[in-house]
Amino acid sequence: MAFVILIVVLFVAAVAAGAFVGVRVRSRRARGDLEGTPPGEKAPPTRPPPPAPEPAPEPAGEALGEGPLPVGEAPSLRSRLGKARNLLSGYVGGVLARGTIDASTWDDLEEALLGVDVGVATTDVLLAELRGLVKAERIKDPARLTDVLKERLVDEMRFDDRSLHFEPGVPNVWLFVGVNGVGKTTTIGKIARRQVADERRTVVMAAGDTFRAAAADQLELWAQRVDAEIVRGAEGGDPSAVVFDAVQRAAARGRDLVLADTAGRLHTRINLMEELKKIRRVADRPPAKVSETLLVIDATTGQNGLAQARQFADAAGVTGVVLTKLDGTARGGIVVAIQRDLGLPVKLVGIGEGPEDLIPFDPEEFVEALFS
Ligand SMILES: Nc1nc2c(ncn2[C@@H]2O[C@H](COP(=O)(O)OP(=O)(O)O)[C@@H](O)[C@H]2O)c(=O)[nH]1
Ligand SMILES: [Mg+2]
Repeated sequence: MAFVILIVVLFVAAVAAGAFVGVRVRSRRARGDLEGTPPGEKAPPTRPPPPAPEPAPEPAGEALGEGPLPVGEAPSLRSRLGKARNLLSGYVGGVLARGTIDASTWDDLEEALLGVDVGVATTDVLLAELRGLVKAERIKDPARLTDVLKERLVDEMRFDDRSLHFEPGVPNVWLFVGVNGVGKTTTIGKIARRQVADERRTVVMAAGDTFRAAAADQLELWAQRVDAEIVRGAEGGDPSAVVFDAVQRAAARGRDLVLADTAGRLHTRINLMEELKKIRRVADRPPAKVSETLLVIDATTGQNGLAQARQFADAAGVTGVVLTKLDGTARGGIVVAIQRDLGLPVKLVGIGEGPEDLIPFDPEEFVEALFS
């Protein structure tokens, strides 16, 4: 009997204890206290936090950003020539690995040079010379051969003067010509920035691309950013008149430099080359002086761009080339063909869309960057 009573008492105690624990758990849940969370602390949220708000879309001309541009370091050419270097290093690696100079060596070098768009004519000449040299000097070492190739490539690009000419005392005009989309307006912005920040020159931009209003807007954005003045005309207006007005303003206000943008196409049936000659004539009248006419060429167009470039070079009295978009192409070797075929120095190269991404061209640095 006592045993039965003991069982009943234990059972009742167990039920009571279970009920008590259940109440505690429920009350903790109600307060948000869960297993492992000390009382008094907030439980972690059971649902993921709401997603962060979408970033605002990039404004037009995002390469420029907002506000005045800080003047920074230019990037290295080598860091931007990745595509051309990769292509070349594959072949050159093969040549070096073979240890001797044989028929495959010449095939590899030919494919490498054509691959980076040095061009058929230049490649043929260079390789014929190298074959002669290998024979005459009994060169056996592929490393010596690639060194000679590098030297010869640099030789093909020799120009004594790659400076941007400036004559103190009068407003200098630098004219930018080239087909649509090659990077004229961007190049003007980048150059203006350096001229204002480094050379301390005062700059007036002339929005001579009157084909679309957006072209002048794009230039105006650069003018604001780099602290330059701008003269613009009506959409579809006479580009010579815009350049004339800019030159007049520069003369009246004692500004150093007019950077004149032009269109790569025209509304009217007037021949583009005739229009460029007219702009040049107008800009070259005293007191102003056209001290540079820079032909802008897009490296990604490779050998095709060369034919167009020849037309401009003949018509516009070009004094130098700006080769843009070297960063986006394996066809960097076009820089050899341009200087050899057009007989014009490449003065600057564009290696990106940002304000710092325009650097003076140096053939040694270029060849080193390609082969290393
Ligand atoms: N990657 C790269 N893009 C460039 C370079 N130069 C210009 N661009 C881009 O090429 C496009 C056309 O440039 P723009 O200056 O408007 O050409 P324009 O029609 O000759 O005035 C723009 O998107 C530029 O940002 C360069 O050196 N590298
Ligand atoms: Mg433009």
